[in-house]
Amino acid sequence: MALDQSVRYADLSLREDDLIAGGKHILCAYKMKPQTGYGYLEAAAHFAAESSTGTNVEVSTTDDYTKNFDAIVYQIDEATEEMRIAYPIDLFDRNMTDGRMMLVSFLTLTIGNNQGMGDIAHAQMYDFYMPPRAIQLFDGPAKDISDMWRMLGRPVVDGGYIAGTIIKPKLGLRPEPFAAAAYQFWLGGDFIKNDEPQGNQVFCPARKVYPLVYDSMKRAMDETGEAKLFSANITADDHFEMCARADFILEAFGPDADKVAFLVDGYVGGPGMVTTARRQYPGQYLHYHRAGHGAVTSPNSKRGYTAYVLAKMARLQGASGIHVGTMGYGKMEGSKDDRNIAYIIERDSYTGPAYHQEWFGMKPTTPIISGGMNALRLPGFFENLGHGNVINTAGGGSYGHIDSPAAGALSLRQAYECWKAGADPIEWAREHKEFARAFESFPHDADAIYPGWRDKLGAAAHK
Ligand code: CAP
Ligand code: MG
Repeated sequence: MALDQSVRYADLSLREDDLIAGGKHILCAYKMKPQTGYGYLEAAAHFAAESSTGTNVEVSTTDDYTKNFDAIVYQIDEATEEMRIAYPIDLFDRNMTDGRMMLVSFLTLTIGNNQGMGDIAHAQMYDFYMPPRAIQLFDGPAKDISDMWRMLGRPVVDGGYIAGTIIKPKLGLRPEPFAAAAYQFWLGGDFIKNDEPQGNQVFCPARKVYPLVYDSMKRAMDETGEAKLFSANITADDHFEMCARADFILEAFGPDADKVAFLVDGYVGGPGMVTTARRQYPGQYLHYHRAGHGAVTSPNSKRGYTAYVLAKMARLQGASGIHVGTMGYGKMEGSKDDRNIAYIIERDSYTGPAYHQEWFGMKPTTPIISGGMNALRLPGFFENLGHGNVINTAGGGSYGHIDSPAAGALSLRQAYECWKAGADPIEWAREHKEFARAFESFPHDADAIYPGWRDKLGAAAHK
């Protein structure tokens, strides 16, 4: 029988309001199920011990002072598998260099050993609360969507929808066709990102492709008279490799380096990689791609943390933008209620599934909408979210448009304008060619979202 540590690591008399008013604790809400044969409070207390000052047995070396840093279970409800833990803020590691907090310490304690303990069947964090002092001690974003709106010549408040794409196919293009694909989209769209695995493959060396992409950007800017943006993937295991990529890209884009965001595959790369990019290149918009997150955030996962928690952590780390999913409107897992993943990162004050969070002016992180999106799916998406102040990257939705990538880009923008005007999409399609041709380009979606569209649209959808 395991040691019952609930005397030390649980205190159900603690009130959450007092803990928040005290400002000295980070609070975490979990869904936790103990292994069969273990009491709920006993398992929760062991969970808290392992996540702070304890282990599975009493140790001779402990002293009373260590108790100041105990994580304390303050709320449980076995019926709903609810477990809430208060972590003293001083439990967490601080930078020697500048005293700041670091996300890796938050992860290694609150979602570390506790993920694999014999007495815990599973546990997943679904919300956390950062007290004001912690908000002061995380970097937060250096750049945000207002910097992009400024470059695009838009209002820096409510500057609206940024029409983007991902160079597809995901891999295999050599530099010339890669740059040509970029040029073709930029003739109609605002923003292009590397796909998350694109970097310095042997068939498309970074040293060759980025100068060509910059040439495409310049020609598209000349042709359209509009600024264009590129999000370049600098993901790498090695800090110096990442910085070498970043430095080369900034040099390659020269006088237009301000139009380059840096893309990092933040989930697989981890907090070190995100903070390296954030702190070494504070002048660049930091684009957090979350490929792989589904391993822990999928709705059928009972471990790790949710997509809501991932996005909230990314803002603390300083992501300028993070993929938040398509809320049931795209190809990835998700539902309409995933709106809260956008709201927690873009607002200064928001109440999530367990906690209310104030951000005290920390810059917002842009919701990036990507994954199976196209012009037909966007009006419903905006209606659900309630606004269009997002970056949308539609790969298939642009390069799958039957007329051209530029037409695909225009169809995305027209979809946003349609929603903003509160117009009926079929009516709107009559007056907006590229949007109408999206119906022909994605007929399965058209049938599903706009039944009877072919008759209603008539000739408008034809070439
Ligand atoms: C989308 C995408 C994005 C995923 C990421 C892809 O391409 O480039 O990486 O959307 O998912 O590789 O699938 P398409 P999320 O537009 O062609 O689907 O944004 O949910 O993290
Ligand atoms: Mg991708």
